[in-house]
Amino acid sequence: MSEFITIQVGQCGNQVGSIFWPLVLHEYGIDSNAYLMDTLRTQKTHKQYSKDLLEAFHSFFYVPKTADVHSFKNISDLNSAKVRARAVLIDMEDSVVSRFKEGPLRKLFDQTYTISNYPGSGNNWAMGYCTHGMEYKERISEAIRKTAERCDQLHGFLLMHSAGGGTGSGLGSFTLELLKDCYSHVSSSVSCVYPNGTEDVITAPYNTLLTTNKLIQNGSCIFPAMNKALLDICKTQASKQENLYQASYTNSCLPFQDMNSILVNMLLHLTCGSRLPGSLNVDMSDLATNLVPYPHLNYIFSSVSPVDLVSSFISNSTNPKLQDQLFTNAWSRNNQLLKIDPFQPGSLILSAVHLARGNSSLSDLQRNVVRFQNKANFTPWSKEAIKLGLCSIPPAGHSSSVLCLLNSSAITHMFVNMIQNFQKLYKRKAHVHHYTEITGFDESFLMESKETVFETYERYIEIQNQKPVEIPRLQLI
Ligand SMILES: Nc1nc2c(ncn2[C@@H]2O[C@H](COP(=O)(O)OP(=O)(O)OP(=O)(O)O)[C@@H](O)[C@H]2O)c(=O)[nH]1
Ligand SMILES: [Mg+2]
Repeated sequence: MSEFITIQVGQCGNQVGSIFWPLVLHEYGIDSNAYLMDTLRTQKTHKQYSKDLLEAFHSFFYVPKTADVHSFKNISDLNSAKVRARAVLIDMEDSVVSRFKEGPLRKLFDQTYTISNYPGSGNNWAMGYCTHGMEYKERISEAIRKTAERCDQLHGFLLMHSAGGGTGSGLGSFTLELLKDCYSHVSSSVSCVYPNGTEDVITAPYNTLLTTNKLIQNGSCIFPAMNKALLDICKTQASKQENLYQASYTNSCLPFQDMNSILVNMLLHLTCGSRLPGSLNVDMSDLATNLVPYPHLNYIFSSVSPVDLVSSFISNSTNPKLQDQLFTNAWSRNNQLLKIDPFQPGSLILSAVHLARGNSSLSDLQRNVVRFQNKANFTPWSKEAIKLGLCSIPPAGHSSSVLCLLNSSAITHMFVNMIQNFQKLYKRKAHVHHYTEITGFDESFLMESKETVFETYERYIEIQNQKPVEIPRLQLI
């Protein structure tokens, strides 16, 4: 049984978490959140699978040995059995994490593993990494250690945070470094939300660059999502469904709840191979081995089809044409969590994973791998080696879905933009004093971060420019 520890850092990380946990429970047939259940109102739950599913309950939850998972039907059953989410919640302001102290799920979260403060890190990576990192090192290590001690087979950490603010970016980077130091044998996957470009945080270019440096250096696999991409997906879905929420998409306030549910849909799919039964299992810990061909080339494109919880796509069919459409949609630029096309001209696919859930069969996967091989450009080594997974339990509300994970050299566009945004601010040294006045922060961190991101960019370009080696045929004399 694979077990995971989820670590939510900062406002964004915890808000994503507040969607993640009700949906995880929903997958196990246990409903808890009125907003989500309203969103899923037209959808069937998984009651019919709940017996198989509950076997996998341990992946995300600690269940005392005396409890019987098969008896879990609702939140009160979990509370009476003293079930706890394998989660550590961190934020340097307490308004978001305190929501986990209220509501129906409150007893799932052990308060000793919730670390908060006031008033936050002021959108300053240095404050999160240096000040709060030093101050909270012991408490964070302790919370992770105690959560890890409750695991029989700890397979991985799943970190959720944003790159644009101060706590998620700085303290999130710090926590990832802690994990690398103390649990080097355990994989660390990171779901990191990148800002839009039209920023709500002026110092985001610094925070983003400093965070990316640490994620490249210390993460096993990084699954970046851009808020612009999440927002565009929400808008498209809303326009298809004449959704009531559409009105709120037109004002300047981002609909985080809907955007986060797109992200969580991807995370549930990402972890399904580790949690749920299937004929071709892809464990989270297999992902880095398959997706990261060289050290530090660990930024992965992700896309899911159907893209959200209330998609109008009819996936309740084993019809090969509808199955193929699922794959086509998963490769579409519109379903990507980054505003970058991983197949754009000139780019190469270094590695690919396709994970199907539900009704898809092995032949659906094999047929679509051939289509994928004809569609994309690959490195000389990656075309034949495409990792496949089949999980028999579909996501809530659909009977099939596909997750496509790609390591594509098109990620260089993200790195170039990041460096350009940084240069715009840094050439006038705007806002730099907020960082340099923090004890432990040195201005050279900014230059080091730029170098790491640039080196990663160069490494991809080098791979892109490699010519296939022609090996002459042996000639018999
Ligand atoms: N998708 C998404 N993005 C968010 C959410 N909350 C904040 N953001 C984005 O995250 C960035 C700001 O980071 P936050 O997570 O709010 O900051 P923090 O980690 O709490 O750090 P400080 O508040 O500076 O201490 C901005 O780009 C926001 O647009 C959320 O719930 N979902
Ligand atoms: Mg905050």
